[in-house]
Amino acid sequence: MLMMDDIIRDGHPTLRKTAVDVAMPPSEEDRKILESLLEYVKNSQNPEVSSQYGLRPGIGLAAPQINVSKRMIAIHLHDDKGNLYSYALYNPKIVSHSVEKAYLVSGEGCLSVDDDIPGYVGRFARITVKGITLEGEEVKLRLKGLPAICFQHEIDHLNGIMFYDHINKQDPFKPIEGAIAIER
Ligand code: K1U
Ligand code: NI
Repeated sequence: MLMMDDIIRDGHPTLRKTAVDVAMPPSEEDRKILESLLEYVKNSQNPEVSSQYGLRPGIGLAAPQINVSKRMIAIHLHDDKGNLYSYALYNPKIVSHSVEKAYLVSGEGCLSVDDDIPGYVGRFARITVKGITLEGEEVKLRLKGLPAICFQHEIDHLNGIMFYDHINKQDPFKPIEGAIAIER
């Protein structure tokens, strides 16, 4: 079971590396890593488990955040309509995206960043992601709203990009022209 001490923090060089593809079929070790990412996110949202083990709640986690520079992510969240998006994917890839942008009005956080970094993080409003599930099936997901934002945050981790890289340094709350403001 992953703990907060397994999550590396901002400044660790692995967070700035480009992660490598996972060879298919995945090894037993890679499968266990991907399962552990999803387990962490689920555990962290369970009030009893998170308080017992001191887990910071998260809606996603990427393998580089546990110092494994391989292309694996897990996401577990509900959208504004209450639909559950629970995915653990090998080699996720954004295959297309909207021109339109979106951002979370409350900004973004990161389990690898201990401080709050305020500001708007411009993302694509809609994306299509392909990836391979724990069961070895290829999926194609059309996403918008919070799920789209979260997938982009996690896929950025695979490319060594942190959420605050997208924040305007001079004016963190500078309006993003034509972007959809998402409240949550
Ligand atoms: O990748 C990570 O560090 C996890 C991060 C993902 C994320 C945050 C904000 C926008 C997109 C993606 C988090 O989960 S931070 C915690 C968080 O946002 C949250 C936790 C519990 C409930 C609701 C939100
Ligand atoms: Ni993060």
